[in-house]
Amino acid sequence: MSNAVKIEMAELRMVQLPLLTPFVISTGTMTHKTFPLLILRGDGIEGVAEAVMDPLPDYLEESTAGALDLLRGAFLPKLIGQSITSPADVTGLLAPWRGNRMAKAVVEMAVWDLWAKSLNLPLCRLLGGVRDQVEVGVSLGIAPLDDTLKRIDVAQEAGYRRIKLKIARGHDLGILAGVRARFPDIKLTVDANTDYALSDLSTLQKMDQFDLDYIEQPLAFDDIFDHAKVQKALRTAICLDESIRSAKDARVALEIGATRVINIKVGRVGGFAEARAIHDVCAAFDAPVWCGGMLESGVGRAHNIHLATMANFTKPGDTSSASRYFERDIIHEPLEAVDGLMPVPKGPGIGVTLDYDRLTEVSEVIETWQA
Ligand code: OSB
Ligand code: MG
Repeated sequence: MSNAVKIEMAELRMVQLPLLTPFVISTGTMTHKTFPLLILRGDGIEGVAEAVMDPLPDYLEESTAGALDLLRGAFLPKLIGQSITSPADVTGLLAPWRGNRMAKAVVEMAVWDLWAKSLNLPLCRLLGGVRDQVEVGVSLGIAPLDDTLKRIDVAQEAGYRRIKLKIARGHDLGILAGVRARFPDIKLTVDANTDYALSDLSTLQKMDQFDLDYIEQPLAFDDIFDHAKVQKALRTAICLDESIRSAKDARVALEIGATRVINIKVGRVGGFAEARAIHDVCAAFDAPVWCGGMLESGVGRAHNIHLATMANFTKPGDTSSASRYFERDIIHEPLEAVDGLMPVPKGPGIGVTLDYDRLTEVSEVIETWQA
């Protein structure tokens, strides 16, 4: 695997796709998925990736405006013209700059796709993946109980492997009681997206009665320490999402008992190298991981599916069928789960191809580079 691929061209776009259903979580409501899309070209092939930050910094600190600034002003000028022998080269190129893991991830992920295509291998093969389909569940936004029950019915009918409910203070125990009354046996989890504080410990403890597989990110986005206090007071496992940006974060969180499960999002942690390092740390602690999502288009969705083929992704992920999110995606291939199993797209790289007719309708070119 000692070939090199030269980054000859780059195209940075902003895409805006309407969501079929507004997505409501504790921090706000999303009606559109708006994201930077990076296309790299070299040796007649194309590598693509999408970035996962929101327009405003309401999930983590990064914003699309900040990311575009860095990509245009620093990251891409450094990348263009480079001959890449492995995606690890990119990690080195971006190492001088702190944080901004989502902006770094889009570059690293596009290079992985390009590199895998240059070797004519599916990305999952290069990651050491062990399966050709991945177990998936659904993440359901905050909604009244009757709507939530209907959505669970639809998901159950489709065969999804677990239901994750978004919760918030005041929209928690009542919803859980109503859902458990109708669905006593389904695999159920909740995601608070940071809405609780240590002073809410008694509410969190009451969730023990609902036989949840885990409670995702109850406390602040930048907290690890206090999650350990919550974990010690609960029978239910804590799962960290926002708090885990790196393998070091994962190691610290597992060492102090702040979490028993980790949600890995390759776009949150800086790319596949860090995602793999987190996966390996968790395996060493016997902690399972699962692949989260950020309502990605088919491009990010395909990256996520390849990631989830790795051995320690033993809990169902959030990478459900693209048709649940969008009327028309920006790729040609349908990414549809069958009976809760999402097939890994075949073909080199991430295994999906951009639908430029659609892309033209829903995006604008921000800047292009030529070596
Ligand atoms: O916390 O996992 C999260 C979506 C946007 C921001 C944060 C989160 C989510 C999801 C959606 O849960 C998962 C998906 O269906 O892609
Ligand atoms: Mg989450």
